[in-house]
Amino acid sequence: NNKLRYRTVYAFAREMYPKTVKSDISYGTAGFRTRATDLSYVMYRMGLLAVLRARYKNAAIGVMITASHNPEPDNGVKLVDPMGEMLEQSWEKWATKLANVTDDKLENVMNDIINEYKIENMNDRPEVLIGKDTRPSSPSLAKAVVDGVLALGGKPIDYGIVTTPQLHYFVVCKNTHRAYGQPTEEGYYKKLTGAFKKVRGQNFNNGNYTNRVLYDGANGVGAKKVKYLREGLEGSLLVDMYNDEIIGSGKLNYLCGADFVKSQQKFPTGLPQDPNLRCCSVDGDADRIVYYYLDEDKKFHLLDGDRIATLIAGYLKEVLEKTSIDLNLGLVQTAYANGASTDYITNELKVPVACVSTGVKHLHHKALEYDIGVYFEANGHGTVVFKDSAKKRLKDALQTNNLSDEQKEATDKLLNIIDIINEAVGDAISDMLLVETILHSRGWSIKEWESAYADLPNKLLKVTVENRAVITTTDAERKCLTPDGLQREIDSIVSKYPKGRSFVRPSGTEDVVRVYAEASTKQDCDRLAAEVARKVFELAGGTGTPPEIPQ
Ligand code: G16
Repeated sequence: NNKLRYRTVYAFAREMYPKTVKSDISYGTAGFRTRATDLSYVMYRMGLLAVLRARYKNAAIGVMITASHNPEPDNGVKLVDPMGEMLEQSWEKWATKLANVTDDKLENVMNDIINEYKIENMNDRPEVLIGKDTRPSSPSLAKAVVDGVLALGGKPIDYGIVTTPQLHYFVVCKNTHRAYGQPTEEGYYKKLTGAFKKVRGQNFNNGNYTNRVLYDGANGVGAKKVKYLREGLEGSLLVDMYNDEIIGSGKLNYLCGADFVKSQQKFPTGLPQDPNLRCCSVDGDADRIVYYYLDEDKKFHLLDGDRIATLIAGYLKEVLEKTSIDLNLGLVQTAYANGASTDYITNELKVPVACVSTGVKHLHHKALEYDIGVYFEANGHGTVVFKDSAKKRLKDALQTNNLSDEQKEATDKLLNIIDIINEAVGDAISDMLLVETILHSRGWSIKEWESAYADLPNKLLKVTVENRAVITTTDAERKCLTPDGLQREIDSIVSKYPKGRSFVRPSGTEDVVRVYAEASTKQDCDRLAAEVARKVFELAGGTGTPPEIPQ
């Protein structure tokens, strides 16, 4: 019987979803990402893999179809593990193998996986939760995933258009048998807004904080979803929506959204340019958020993931101290974190800080080592995770009658704050509610938030090279190993600039090499970035026009 069923799996693969692309693709920072037209067979195969993973873990698995910050013609797919984490790294290589094998060898790789993991429950019918963003290519790619899941006898549950973090949340809800919340969109909004309103109380404004935020939805799913969120907020937070043209407008992430604002360090299109308004932008699948404002002189001020992380860590530390419960708090960053933020965390907040490679999977994993782990990439991707034991201690403490009023209030507040947070993965909507909660509680305007420390001028550049895999890195991507001599050149360039720091790494989501630089002045920083980019171009097989070095 099984044999018969498998035969249809592979016949279907050959007939309906043949491998049309010769070049290999690899499971990168956030799954597979490339032109949408090249992805049908990859999707079908990921449907198959999701069923194997679900059978192996005896749990529901998620599949998200999105290319997030990439341009609209791209698409992608990432698998979500049972507790909302990104697919375990040891399976990434299987995902890559399965995606690249020719149609006639597909069966062999499937059998290799079944044997490697001794998957015996091949008749089980596990659930595979599927979500997609607003790209015009997403529906047909989602169908390919569904077909893969069905072919192997899994049970696809299609959530339609949802944000990436919503899908992660649904997976966790399913696998905790709803202890984490209801696995529905309504359940998601209810949980977050319910906790938000509780902490906010009846006074929607406080001190210099006003409860209006301008929200750039990047013309994507993040815009679509905030409309529902607003209803749940019942006026406690006024979210003014901009850039909410969705499906097929061609404007997804175009001159707007978190990636544009962060990497271009520019005010997005479509928002009113009035001074001192608190604005935020999310990205194409709403798992990243950055804040910003224009001052009286129309100067742009960015409050990125580092700022959000420090705001959260500083606040949680204070509330935690008030509870008198001894839990450790740590913060996780990547090499992109601004040096000034790391100094502030270490010297002012006195919170331990760790640095890991790019990619939420690395940050999330590291953050789980702390009782309370705050993690953020500078690009605005992050959240807070709490150990179960930490949550239990907070809950247990509330049950005892030994707490002072202040301790009780702080413990209760912390427990409510946990419910505002989507611990499954970085979530723009949940992060926005958390930032707004903290600013409200402190009575801060966006300027007061910014005054904690001064960012070092920094710059991100992209260099196109023939094969970005020639660049390999070590030390949480802060040093490169190959091509030979590149790191030596970078060190010597950096040494010319006060407070200079720069590193290069191949992107895991786009076909480019990324160059990051920071220095004490903007002029130095721009020059440093350009000099390093030029070296990458020279030593790593650059294509197109060589980067220009400003005079
Ligand atoms: C994804 C990852 C992020 C990463 C970003 C850029 O974000 O989830 O962790 O920072 O790509 O990665 P890279 O520099 O390797 O291209 P998103 O929002 O596009 O899913």
